[in-house]
Amino acid sequence: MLQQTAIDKFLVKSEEAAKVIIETVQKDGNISVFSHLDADGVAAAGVIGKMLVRLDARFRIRVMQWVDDKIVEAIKADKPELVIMTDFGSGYLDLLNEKIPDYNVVILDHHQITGTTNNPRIVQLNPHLYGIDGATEVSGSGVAYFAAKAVNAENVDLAPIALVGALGDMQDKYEQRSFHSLNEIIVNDAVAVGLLKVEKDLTFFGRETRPIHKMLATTTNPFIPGLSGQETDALNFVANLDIPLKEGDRLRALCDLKDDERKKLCTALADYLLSKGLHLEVENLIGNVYVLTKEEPNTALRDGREFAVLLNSTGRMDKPSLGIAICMGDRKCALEEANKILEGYRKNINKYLGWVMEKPERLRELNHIYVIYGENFINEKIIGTVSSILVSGLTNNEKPLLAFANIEQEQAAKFSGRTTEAALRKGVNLGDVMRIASETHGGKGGGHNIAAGAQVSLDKIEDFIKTADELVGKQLKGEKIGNENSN
Ligand SMILES: [Mn+2]
Repeated sequence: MLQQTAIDKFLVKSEEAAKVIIETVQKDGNISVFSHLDADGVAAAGVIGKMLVRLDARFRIRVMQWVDDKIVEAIKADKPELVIMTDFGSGYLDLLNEKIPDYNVVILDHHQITGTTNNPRIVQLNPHLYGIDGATEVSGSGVAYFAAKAVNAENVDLAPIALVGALGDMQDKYEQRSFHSLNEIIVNDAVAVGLLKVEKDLTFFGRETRPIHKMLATTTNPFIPGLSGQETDALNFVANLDIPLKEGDRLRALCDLKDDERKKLCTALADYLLSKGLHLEVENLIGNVYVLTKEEPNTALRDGREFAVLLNSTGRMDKPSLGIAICMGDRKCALEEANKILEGYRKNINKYLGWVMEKPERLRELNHIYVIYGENFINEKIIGTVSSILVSGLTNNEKPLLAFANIEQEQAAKFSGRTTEAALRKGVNLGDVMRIASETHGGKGGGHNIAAGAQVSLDKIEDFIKTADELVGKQLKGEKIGNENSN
């Protein structure tokens, strides 16, 4: 009942945001859109872009890593009638208040809110304002979607894109990888307009595009001893089940299997895992898969999770406009090029993972955290992905992982933090840790309880790490670290 009221309040606020957007367009005002560069941010930009095209608005979209003086300068140069920020902004209310108090700003975000504002020119739509958890119940593209839907009901056809963003932010954390709360409303919208089918299947990555044995061999979640990383063994495993590997010349993917074949594969995998003593993992293999029904089969766009990875790679590899174009409906050159970008992105990540593991001083274990010293080797836009992958493989799973890369031209280091479920249950909130530790040393930071970021100047790296280590230690003991956000 309480939750229903919260959702209602959120939806009422979405109409307020919509009103500002519509009024700006009616006055033929210029709109500057800024969005975050991960999959969710790119999807959010796509949702807003499509909405603005339909309004015949004058607008420009830019995708950035964070809100900082560069954005402030861009706004002062463009002098837009309206600024829209998607998938970031709520962590920077003080900056906006101080630097651009005379601009109309609509913030469509789901990150933790830092600071407050009484400025009537800033309209903020954020689930945290209503006690809805922005880490798991709605993403940045979801918030953008609710604003777009309030602008015009025809924008419900953008619901699948909003879910792709939520998948990018890994919000499918409920039973059998389902969605909850505001995200569940988006699922229902997408299904109702015939653009989405929710199916139960193995949730391995690559359902549409990877040959079955490759899909098995590349899975690390769960890690299957004897199959993960073992392409030949995985091939034999599938071949032994009498499941044809090919259809004509093409290697079949999981989505191509007939029901009885899929059952056979599931049973065999369950037996295999049991034989390895991994009985807990069996039920975890099956979950919701999100099929975008209007997309071509055997493309990354057909599967919500693969779509998200594609978008993420365009943002991280400095080609967010490709991802945005795809979200807005481009299916020709943009898709082909995005697939190439994804390939390059994968190579980069593998290179970084190999590099981290090569020397012990690159991944250090402190009292309460791990730290990856990416320094000048790891690209600062990819550091977050690297920490996400590595945090799942660390031995002491109560310790969050921080990774940093240097941004020489700004004389700063960018930190990206990920924590584990175990640490989260013990009270670790990385958003607070990153914010307080960075502010202590003249930087800035924040984010979600499970994933957060920070920037400090190069000469403060060690100080920052030491403080973050101490703050996590305090949280693990259940102590307050001061100035926490309420969520
Ligand atoms: Mn997000």
